Amino acid sequence: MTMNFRVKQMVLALALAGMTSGSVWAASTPTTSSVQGRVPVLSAPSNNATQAVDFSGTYATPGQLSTGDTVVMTYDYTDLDGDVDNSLTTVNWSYAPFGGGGDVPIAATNAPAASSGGQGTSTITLPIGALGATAIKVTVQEFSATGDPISGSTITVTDTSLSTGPGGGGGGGTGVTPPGPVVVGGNIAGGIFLASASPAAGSGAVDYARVGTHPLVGQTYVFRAWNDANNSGIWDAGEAQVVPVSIQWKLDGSNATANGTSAVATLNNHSIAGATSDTYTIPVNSTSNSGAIPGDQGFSLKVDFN
Ligand SMILES: [Ca+2]
Ligand SMILES: [Ca+2]
Repeated sequence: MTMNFRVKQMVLALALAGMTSGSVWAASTPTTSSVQGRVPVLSAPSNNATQAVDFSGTYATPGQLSTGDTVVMTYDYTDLDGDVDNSLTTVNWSYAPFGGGGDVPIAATNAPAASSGGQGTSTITLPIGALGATAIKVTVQEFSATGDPISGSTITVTDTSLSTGPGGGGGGGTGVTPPGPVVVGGNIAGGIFLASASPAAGSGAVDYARVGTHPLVGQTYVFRAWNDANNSGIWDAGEAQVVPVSIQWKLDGSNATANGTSAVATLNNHSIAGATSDTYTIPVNSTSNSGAIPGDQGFSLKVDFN
């Protein structure tokens, strides 16, 4: 009995010795190349297309891009190894300015995907400088914070309003923005001033479009637009002038206050031929574009701009 117990002790001791002697190998293979993982992948939530993104936004004018609109790029992030999303460190939004010249960057607010399977977003507000731009552009590269390979393809969107486009210029998903050109949004105000008042930011010049003061035949008026940062409808100090892409002076309403012995005429946003600069001198009756005998008298003036 005692003998048998001793044998069992011996066997146990040998077994323990065998378990702890693993670090002593007789030989080993050469090492492999470094372990690699899988590339990070961005895909469009709308249709699961890979190397693709979707766009959405809030649009002041339905069906059009306007200054002040918010545009959001969204993607699904996948990394099968567990490397986290770092794609938005490569994001680059821009627009081609209306007047020509190089692309102008647009600052973004970025929120990377929390983990593989999550969604990342990059959000911009269309700046006033984008007025008239035909398209909003963005590039982003599939990129992870760690791993090998650490990056994949660069997704190049040359027009956020396209799903696919010439040269693959769209986002690849079915979520797109309205098309350009970018029009005037609610953050831009326009007014009509006496030219001789030399209107400027904070000048306090009378805005005939907002004050009940009658414009006069023979006087010269100017249209001015500005970034109405505080949404007051007043060209306050510090609010930058904006130069619209297009301007059209108009006559509107009835001339009943001036028709006298002539028939009352009514105009509905009548575009004054040739009045497409920022300056308009109210003509005498004979050279008025109104078609009414008392000329511009009695009608209201307004300016459409974009
Ligand atoms: Ca990876
Ligand atoms: Ca203002």
